[in-house]
Amino acid sequence: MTHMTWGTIATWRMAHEGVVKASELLAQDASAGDAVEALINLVEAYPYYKSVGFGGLPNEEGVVEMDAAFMDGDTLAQGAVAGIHNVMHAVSVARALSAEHYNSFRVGAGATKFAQLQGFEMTNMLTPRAKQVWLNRLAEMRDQDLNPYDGHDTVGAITLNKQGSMAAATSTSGLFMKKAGRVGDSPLSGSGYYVDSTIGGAAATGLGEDIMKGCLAYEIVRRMGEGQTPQQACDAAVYPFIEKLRRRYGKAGEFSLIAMNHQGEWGVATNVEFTFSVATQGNPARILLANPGPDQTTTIEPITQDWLDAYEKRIKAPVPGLADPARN
Ligand code: SD4
Repeated sequence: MTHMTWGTIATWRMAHEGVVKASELLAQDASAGDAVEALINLVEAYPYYKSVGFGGLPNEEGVVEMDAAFMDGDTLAQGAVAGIHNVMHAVSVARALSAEHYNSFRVGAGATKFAQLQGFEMTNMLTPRAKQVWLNRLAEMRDQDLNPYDGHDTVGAITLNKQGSMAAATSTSGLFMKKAGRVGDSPLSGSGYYVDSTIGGAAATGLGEDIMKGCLAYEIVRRMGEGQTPQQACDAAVYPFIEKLRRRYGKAGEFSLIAMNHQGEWGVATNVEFTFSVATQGNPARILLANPGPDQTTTIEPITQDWLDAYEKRIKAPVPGLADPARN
């Protein structure tokens, strides 16, 4: 039977233009891999998103270190990079690595060298704006007792094409002010992402250290494989796990998961206000707002224009100390 439905879902409002782009590609018969890469490339290149790609915030030492992964849901091939430097599109490097049977997950200088040798676009990823935000945060941390890790947003995405093939990918500059060499969940199979075209896929955003403790992306896919809908699988994987972490570890960071199954049905779960964008055949890309609901469920509502306006203002707000404060 030919598979006719396509779909895509991705984390955060920042992914929306990418979801629109992926929708166009999927409607025209693109591969799931091409669509997910194009989706994430758009987020990576946009300088005002300060947690992914160009303009991403640096680590504690002022160096932008990025993590990314790509997975093909047909073959289960995976490629990933962690702590890669000076690469415009970390997810494209991860995708290239997914063609390798050996050496498909590379870190630090080795990952950067692979990208260079393969001719990927190399650039200084630290924009003047991101550098100033970093300098300001250093000063604030000196003056007040600030949590250095406030603020996070990884782009994670799932795509399903008309032939029923699926792909998943992530890209992030990780936690702001992370220690050099710190790696989150985003490039880790089963934690930050997982996809199997015969079942579905999932991806995560939030505090990687805690997402990893539950292998949450794999857990959601496993549950969908047992027959749960994406929403049931997200709720059942995420909310009891948050309680478990609180009970056993003493606390749980903020995180959010998205999922789509091989029929284009989707779901999300989160312990914090969370925006995402989703499109399926016949349902154009739209931004939705999720919140933890009653009894281990998720409430989902359309985004408001007020929310979008405030967001736009926030990401483009002048940065104190920057010579041209409105500069990206
Ligand atoms: C990490 N999961 O490195 C990433 C950060 C993130 O939304 O997603 N923020 O832990």
